[in-house]
Amino acid sequence: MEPPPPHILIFPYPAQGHMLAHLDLAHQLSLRGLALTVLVTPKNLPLLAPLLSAHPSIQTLVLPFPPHPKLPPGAENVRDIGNAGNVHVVSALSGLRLPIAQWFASHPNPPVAIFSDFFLGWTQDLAAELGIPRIAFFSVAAFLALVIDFCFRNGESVRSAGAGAVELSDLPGAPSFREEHLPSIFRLYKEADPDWEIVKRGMFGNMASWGCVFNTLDHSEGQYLEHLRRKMGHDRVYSVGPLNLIGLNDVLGQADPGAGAGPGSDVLGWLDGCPDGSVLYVCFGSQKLMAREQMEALASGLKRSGARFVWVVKAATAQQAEEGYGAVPDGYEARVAGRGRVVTGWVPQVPILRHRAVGGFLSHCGWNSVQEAMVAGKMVLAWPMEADQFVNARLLVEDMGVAVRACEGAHTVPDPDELSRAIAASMREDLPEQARVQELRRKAMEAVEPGGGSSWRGLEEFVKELGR
Ligand code: BUP
Repeated sequence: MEPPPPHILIFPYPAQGHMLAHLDLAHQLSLRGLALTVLVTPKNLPLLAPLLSAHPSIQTLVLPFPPHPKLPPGAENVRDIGNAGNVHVVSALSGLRLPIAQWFASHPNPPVAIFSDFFLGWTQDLAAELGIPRIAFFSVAAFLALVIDFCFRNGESVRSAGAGAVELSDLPGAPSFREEHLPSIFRLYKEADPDWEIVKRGMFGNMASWGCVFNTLDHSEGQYLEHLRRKMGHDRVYSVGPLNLIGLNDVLGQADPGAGAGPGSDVLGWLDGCPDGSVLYVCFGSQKLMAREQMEALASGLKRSGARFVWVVKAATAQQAEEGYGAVPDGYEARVAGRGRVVTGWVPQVPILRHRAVGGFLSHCGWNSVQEAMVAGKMVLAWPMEADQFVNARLLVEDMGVAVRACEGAHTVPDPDELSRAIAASMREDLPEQARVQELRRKAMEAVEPGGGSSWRGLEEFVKELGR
């Protein structure tokens, strides 16, 4: 009799960008015969619908979200609380340690490994207690390389790259990053915030994990992946991306997980009527809401650029709306009618980016968005704001030359004229960056090619190692 397939507990982090990619990977693991249980809290269960309908054999472990004094009651996903809540979400979720251990103890065929998001570094200790390996799931390798260096130095300022700079001195060229461009949770050490210990311990947990899987490709991040292999002292560092190219999108489409078809569902129809490459897609991810002055400057920059556009605005809570966040200027849509669309809520981003009418993408440089643009062969006009976005923008603009800059900073109010010029320039087809994007697209396609692609091999090796 054949032995049963290895049973893996998948524990995604409840933020859109983290979770959707992790579920895309679960889809690939299930296709390769692994038995999976996915852990979510009740309000995140609808996010699993595409995965579960494609793979009815996947089990779920639904555990109540542990209450936390610094989180709004009922919030279970970062998109409901914004980036600033990440450290509290991590801390709240660590309350699941005991329920998971109890579930494990009573399971007839308990998992042989925990495969959790890198924000959930505490699961390394849990896995050690259960006597099983833990694998960490990451997005971009350059960001981890940077953050790891930073945590090992305990946030003490770093090398000689200049005041407030973080330098990756072991890497060729010793790239450096401004400290203020690290995510806010990595600046907590300055305030001697007790949460800094949670962040740091989590990162050390990641470094101690059995293996790491990255939603990236060797072609763009080979040197960072090698750097991490050296730091970790083993080779179980796998690059398997871009996952959106082999994920659930192509199986089931990219519906708003949990919110129905939504107001963005007719955008594709509108794009059908636009000339090739004429539309700028504008979206800053599932977490960022701009303040009133930023919205006004962006609205004005888009209008003055003369470009067609689709601008996605995240829906504001009542309190955010009262404070002016996400407020589209009065009468704006009428003023840009026929040329611009403003959509509040969720749109099918992947099909939009792949649409022939879309010629560019003004983006916050979230890693998923960046990879989706790469696969669609669309150039990014970068406006990094938080988290890994500054590192991602640097990779794209300076290291790879496949993007141009528009603005930077979460609170920056751009000059509308400058912004409009950057937008108009980015839509030209003769830019050298545009040609490099097409080359990168080819590399991404090759990476997931069955048989020889680097990411395809990464996935195969990972599954083989897990089964040993
Ligand atoms: Br908004 C929006 N439709 O309307 P990132 C987002 N997305 O499909 P973030 C939609 O959400 P983190 C929408 O395609 C991408 O896969 C988009 O992830 C999808 O940024 C994902 O780009 C957004 O990584 O997440 O939301 O800031 O901070 O977790 O990286």
